[in-house]
Amino acid sequence: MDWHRRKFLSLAGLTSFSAVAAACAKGFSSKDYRTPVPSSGGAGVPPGAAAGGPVPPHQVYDAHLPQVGPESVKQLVLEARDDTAIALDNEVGYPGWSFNGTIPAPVLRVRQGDTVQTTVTNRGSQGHSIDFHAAQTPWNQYYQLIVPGDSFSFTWTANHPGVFMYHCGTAPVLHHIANGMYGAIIVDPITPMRPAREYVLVQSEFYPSAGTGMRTADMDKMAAGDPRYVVFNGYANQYQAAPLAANPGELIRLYMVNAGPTLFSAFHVIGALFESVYPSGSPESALRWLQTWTVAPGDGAIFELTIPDEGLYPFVTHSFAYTGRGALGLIRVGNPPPLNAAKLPEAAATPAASKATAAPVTATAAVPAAAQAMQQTTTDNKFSATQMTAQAGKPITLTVTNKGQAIHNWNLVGQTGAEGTAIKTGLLNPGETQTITFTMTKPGTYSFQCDVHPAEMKGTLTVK
Ligand SMILES: [Cu+2]
Repeated sequence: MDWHRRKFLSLAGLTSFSAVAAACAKGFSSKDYRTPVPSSGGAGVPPGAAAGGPVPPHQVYDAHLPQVGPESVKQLVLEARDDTAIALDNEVGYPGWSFNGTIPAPVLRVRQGDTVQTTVTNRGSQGHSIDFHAAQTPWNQYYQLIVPGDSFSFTWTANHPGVFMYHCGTAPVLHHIANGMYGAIIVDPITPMRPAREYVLVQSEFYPSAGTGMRTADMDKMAAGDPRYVVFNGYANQYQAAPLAANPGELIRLYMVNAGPTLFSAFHVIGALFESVYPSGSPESALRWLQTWTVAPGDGAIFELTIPDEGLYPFVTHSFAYTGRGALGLIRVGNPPPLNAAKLPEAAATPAASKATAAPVTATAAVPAAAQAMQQTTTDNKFSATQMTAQAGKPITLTVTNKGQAIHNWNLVGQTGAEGTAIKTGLLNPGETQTITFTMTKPGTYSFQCDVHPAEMKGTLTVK
């Protein structure tokens, strides 16, 4: 038993109790009970996902809801795995654990009153278990340790409609959830809700060690609740490049689960209000016209909103220490201009940082051979160069690459081209690059900034 494991045994006081209870409740033989739960402490790296190795490819997690079948007896077949290597962004990978090989696990959907026959098979190398928040069922019988290679079946009834978390509850639970063993289960009410554009979002935290490539679990950060990532559906900012779509005036229904393991979510959609919030998704508990709703770890909620105007509407946790760690996606209503042409409200409110007299500039579309090539890389929240220098009268081609987790841009404050267009890039998603070309005809010192983070990200362009 290494120190990580000892530390977690001491942090999760339930460990000994639940292991013994598991053994007793399931009638395990002493041999079963001694089946070792490896002490890898989750620093355990699955085969093919060595620390520092390449980040696996990522496909956007489909936020659409699965259909619910007509049959009144539903079969749920789950496989617990601890070899689910995933990407958290384009530079960082994590050796996750999962149900059925995805993080979050598949969205399950049943109807109120359904009999749910559940089979969980442990395909991993250590003990796992299952816990459905949608069920009322004895913990000491059904939510207990399933040893590697074993299968366990039980039946429960989905009596209460809502949106619920399901997860592995094996101690230390912190570790099994932080590694990815959770998903959302939706129980549709007998009386269907109004038709709506529906999406499912699972917020969760990840605690990879510092650096890029495949990482290991940072157990200290996990215990401290200081994640490197807070994300929706398992990947940082994935719905910025692939927004959730809706039409103006259409009812949008978001089924949201906060898997944690530790942080509360202050769920909010920028530019919109929730006309109804159903805590835990209970149709009997609707609250009206709310701005932000707290979703505790282990809880869920259904959010209904209708957005009248075309545009981009970010959804976030309004706990802003965490928003920039990956918890920002977009709802695209109608066919607004692409993100790079959109303008954040903050940009308009930013006072001009430069009092330099507006020099005549010329924005040109082509890149002349004699252009001055310049580079900027943005991270969170810095420019790679705060002092830039250029020659007057000679076209400048500036390439801006966003290597951060947040949206950034580059704006030469207050300066406009010949046609009155501002000299700036669009808002760049993580990983995006844009090149702009412009000419400064008059020597002087000009201020530039990121319109999203003007207080932290600014600098000067000196034209000689
Ligand atoms: Cu587990």
